[in-house]
Amino acid sequence: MVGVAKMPSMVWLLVAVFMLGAAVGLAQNTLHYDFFVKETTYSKLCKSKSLLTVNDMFPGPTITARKGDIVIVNVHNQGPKNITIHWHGVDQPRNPWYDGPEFITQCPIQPGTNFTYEILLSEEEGTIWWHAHSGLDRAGVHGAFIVHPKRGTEYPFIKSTELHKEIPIILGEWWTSDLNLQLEEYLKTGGEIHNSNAHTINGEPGDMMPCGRGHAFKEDVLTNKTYLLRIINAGLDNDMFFAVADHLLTVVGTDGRYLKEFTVQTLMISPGQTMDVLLKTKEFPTYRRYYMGSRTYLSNPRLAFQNGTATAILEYKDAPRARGGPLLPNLPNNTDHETAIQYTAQLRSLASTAHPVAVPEVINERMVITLAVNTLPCAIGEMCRGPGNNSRLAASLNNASFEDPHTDILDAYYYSTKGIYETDFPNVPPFLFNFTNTNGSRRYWPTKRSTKVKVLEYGTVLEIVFQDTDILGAENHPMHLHGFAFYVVGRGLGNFNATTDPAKYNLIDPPYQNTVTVPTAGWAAMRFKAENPGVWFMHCHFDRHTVFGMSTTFIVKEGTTPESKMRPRPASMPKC
Ligand SMILES: *[C@@H]1O[C@H](CO)[C@@H](O)[C@H](O)[C@H]1NC(C)=O
Ligand SMILES: *[C@@H]1O[C@H](CO)[C@@H](O)[C@H](O)[C@H]1NC(C)=O
Ligand SMILES: *[C@@H]1O[C@H](CO)[C@@H](O)[C@H](O)[C@H]1NC(C)=O
Ligand SMILES: *[C@@H]1O[C@H](CO)[C@@H](O)[C@H](O)[C@H]1NC(C)=O
Ligand SMILES: *[C@@H]1O[C@H](CO)[C@@H](O)[C@H](O)[C@H]1NC(C)=O
Ligand SMILES: *[C@@H]1O[C@H](CO)[C@@H](O)[C@H](O)[C@H]1NC(C)=O
Ligand SMILES: *[C@@H]1O[C@H](CO)[C@@H](O)[C@H](O)[C@H]1NC(C)=O
Ligand SMILES: *[C@@H]1O[C@H](CO)[C@@H](O)[C@H](O)[C@H]1NC(C)=O
Ligand SMILES: *[C@@H]1O[C@H](CO)[C@@H](O)[C@H](O)[C@H]1NC(C)=O
Ligand SMILES: *[C@@H]1O[C@H](CO)[C@@H](O)[C@H](O)[C@H]1NC(C)=O
Ligand SMILES: [Cu+2]
Repeated sequence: MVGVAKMPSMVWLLVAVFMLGAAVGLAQNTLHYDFFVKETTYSKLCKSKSLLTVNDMFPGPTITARKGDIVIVNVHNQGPKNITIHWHGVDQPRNPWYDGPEFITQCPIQPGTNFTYEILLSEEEGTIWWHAHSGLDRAGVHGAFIVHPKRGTEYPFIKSTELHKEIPIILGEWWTSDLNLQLEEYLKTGGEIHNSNAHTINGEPGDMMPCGRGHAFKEDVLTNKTYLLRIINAGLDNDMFFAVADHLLTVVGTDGRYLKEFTVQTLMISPGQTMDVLLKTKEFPTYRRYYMGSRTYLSNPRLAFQNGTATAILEYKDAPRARGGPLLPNLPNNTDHETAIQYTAQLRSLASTAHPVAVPEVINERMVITLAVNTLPCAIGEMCRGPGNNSRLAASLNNASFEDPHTDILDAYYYSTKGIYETDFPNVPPFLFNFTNTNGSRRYWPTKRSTKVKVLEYGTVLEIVFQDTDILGAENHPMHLHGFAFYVVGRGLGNFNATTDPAKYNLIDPPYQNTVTVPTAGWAAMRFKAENPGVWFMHCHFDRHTVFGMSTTFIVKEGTTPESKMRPRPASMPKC
């Protein structure tokens, strides 16, 4: 046995360096969590039902880590159905194996089995989240993922000693019926997946909704303090407005990255996005209680929508003279496009020395991708419930409606299995037309199912312009990319003009996001460098649209250096 005294001096030096590293925050911590996915009974909106959740919590448990940590989550499926979990906003460098989307990077975790995800944090700092990535299970299976600055470093916007508390605010939705039945119905008939029965804040619809009174989420606050709200839109299908009565919101981050701060009364957040917001409490509050509120921002006024307002309560604990309330926030009208568009236009990266940007200027490949809600044909003798009752609802990217394969694309790629996917996802729309003005013409409705992927050489700098269409109605679409964050360099209304619009790009301090809100009847342009080898899903984060097929997958090839290769395939991957 080698005694301590005999330990070679080189090893001691390494130990010393490691301990020094730990002291200044260079050490990488490994954190462990256990997630038990199971059905739990809840009573909301005067009805009780069981819902798939994690650890009996709705929303689920918060993961807290520091920048650069490794988080290990052992997911035990104790529910009745197949599931997977995605770590939304984590780039997972070289590590597609643990990204999570069902049939893209893994086969599902079957009931009675478990799977341990290894989550590698790298650049992320701020608020991200986690959610199920199978069927519509995300409705109950989601939670916050908070990434603090490394030990010894600070937030750019406040000294941590001046920050009184951080409060996760998770915007969700509640269905009084079983959403899986709707999914089954859609798969059978192609009919619409209906709206939720209420919006929720931290799991509760709040005082304005039936049987909500007395159950609202409540946060006790003190006067004259600064709170950090970590707001996540975990809802399935709605852009949301959010405000706090008589308090301003100072936005300092989004999607696990910092922003130049700006102050608003109301923010707009799309499903998949996060917003970090400072809230300064009053020195002398008039009321003891103030409502936080959230309601739908409806980008297509012709759609049916959940028109209720979810509320939660801020209660001042140290203001003896404050009386009454709660006061309701003055939320914008549901169809207030102006507020939504102006809000999103204010998102700009910090672009400081400590938090620089690296906006790609030389582009290797360009794609223009149309977003559309479409129809698929109804076979003779079938009962269909899509438009006209004789079609199925579908959705597409560049007129390709994505169909999940029966075994995962990552394994098919890794083992060179043929017949699982095709590599001809188009770089441009197959037909040019006035995308945002089809005048209701039915000739644009039909699409076709396929499993088309886009293959990229390692290190390709890609620009994607997402172009909304008004086929079956123009609408905002929150487009989310796995494996990367990207710079949103431009947004605009109408049809993208490749000659004139790039001149208006922001290449100085564009926001760095993983989910971009493509404006209704408009476009958004984003850029990223494909330096993460693997298989990465891209989809609209309205879950209805994902189910309808508004998705595709990137395969980023490996480079020649060890740092540009995928990590080895874990032996524990679930089997199909
Ligand atoms: C399942 O969980 C057990 C511990 O509960 C663990 O030892 C095992 O490695 C896990 N299996 C997988 C595939 O993650
Ligand atoms: C509020 O905080 C500021 C700065 O910390 C301090 O100067 C001020 O006196 C405080 N106000 C009250 C009423 O305590
Ligand atoms: C909200 O929608 C419900 C059901 O569609 C309707 O009965 C109600 O009048 C609407 N409320 C408002 C304020 O528009
Ligand atoms: C909101 O809508 C109502 C009814 O349509 C209208 O009277 C009101 O002026 C609108 N408010 C704003 C701020 O646009
Ligand atoms: C489709 O069928 C349903 C149920 O029979 C009916 O309520 C609805 O009006 C029909 N819609 C159209 C567009 O025909
Ligand atoms: C597309 O439609 C819009 C709205 O009607 C119209 O203003 C525009 O000129 C059309 N563009 C083209 C290229 O036809
Ligand atoms: C739009 O459609 C209407 C009828 O559906 C038709 O009368 C009108 O001419 C169309 N307009 C254009 C610009 O195609
Ligand atoms: C989309 O694909 C369908 C099926 O192949 C075809 O009928 C339709 O014309 C295409 N539409 C457009 C706009 O490309
Ligand atoms: C782009 O804008 C230029 C200048 O206004 C115009 O000449 C051109 O026709 C536009 N291109 C398209 C495709 O609309
Ligand atoms: C669950 O996943 C397995 C493996 O992919 C599959 O064979 C099975 O049919 C799935 N079960 C259901 C109910 O989808
Ligand atoms: Cu969409």
